[in-house]
Amino acid sequence: MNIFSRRGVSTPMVVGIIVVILVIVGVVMFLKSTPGADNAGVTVALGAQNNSNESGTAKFIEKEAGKLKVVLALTGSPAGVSEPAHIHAGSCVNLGGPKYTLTPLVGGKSETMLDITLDQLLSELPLAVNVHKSATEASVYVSCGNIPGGNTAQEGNGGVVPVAQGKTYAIEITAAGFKPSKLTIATGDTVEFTNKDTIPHWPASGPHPAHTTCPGFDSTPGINPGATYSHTFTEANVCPMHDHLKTSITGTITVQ
Ligand SMILES: [Cu+2]
Repeated sequence: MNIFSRRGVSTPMVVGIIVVILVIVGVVMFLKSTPGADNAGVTVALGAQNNSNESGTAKFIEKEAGKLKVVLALTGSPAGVSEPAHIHAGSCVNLGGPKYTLTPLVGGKSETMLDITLDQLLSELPLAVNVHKSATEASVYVSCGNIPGGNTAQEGNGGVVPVAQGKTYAIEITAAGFKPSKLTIATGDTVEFTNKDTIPHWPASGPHPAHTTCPGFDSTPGINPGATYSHTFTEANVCPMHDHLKTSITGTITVQ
């Protein structure tokens, strides 16, 4: 005779109650862990900086109350290098100090859990996600994306809604110059220059030699034959461009 039957409760009944409780706990845990429970998300396009060819996305996913998961994914990252990343104040063209430290990228990937809500983060705009070349070369930025404000794609239910990423346009450089030499793009679009000549070329924003009209548009130290340089234009402007090595080669990129 055991203790349960002494109190008038049979052993099978106790086992049955325990099984029912375990099933309920299991169902609740399963529902909480279902990916569809993510209740909001934002995706930010990260554009290559300083000739890095490293671009990709930063995804902000609100997993649960007060927790924001940040997933960074870049292509073109060098293997085996740890790349520091932060959410900075300001925008990519006018970057302020770091406000939130993200897990350094390894192989172009990182995940961070921040103790804030998406709404709290967006209340601190302007902000930008910025990736640094390495711990020892943190002053060199390799990829950046502005966290968008009013037109941010968000949804109350059902997970991540990607923000439309910018298009990429190609300009070839030959001995004859830029092809095309005039291009109209939208804010957030990227232009990839490919050097099809046999000598180096150095596309950059006007005016020569300061390159300041469209800050950051400067392929320093130039593009070798066969190589490429990409720049994402984040602000509306008319950007005169030239070859810093041969200033008779000119063109215009209009960012609308
Ligand atoms: Cu120049």
